[in-house]
Amino acid sequence: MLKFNQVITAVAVTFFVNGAALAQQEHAHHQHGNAHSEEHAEIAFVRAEVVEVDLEHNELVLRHEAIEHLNMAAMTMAFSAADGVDISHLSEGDDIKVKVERQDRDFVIIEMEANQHTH
Ligand SMILES: [Cu+2]
Repeated sequence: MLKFNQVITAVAVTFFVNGAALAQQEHAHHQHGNAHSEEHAEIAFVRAEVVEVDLEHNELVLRHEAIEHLNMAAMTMAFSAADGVDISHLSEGDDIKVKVERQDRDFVIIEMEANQHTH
């Protein structure tokens, strides 16, 4: 009986792991899917401050506000710039607005605008 239970547990664990892997693949598929999908439509601009500009890697470190569609709290982190997003004119402390999405393990800026300066 003990042996039987162990087999059941092993099967349950296998199902759980496969299920998670499948869910992840499904998710990745959607994000690379067609630009008119509902998921893309939910992407809104978020405000961010430029902390670091890395032109060599085409990356920005941003202090961003909460990003609802990624379920991400406000934080400071690195983003890659997508093709067509020019970060070369940016400098530390710039106030910008970005649309970002997750691409595999990377977070990518797909659109960028200067924020209105009040000074
Ligand atoms: Cu973040």
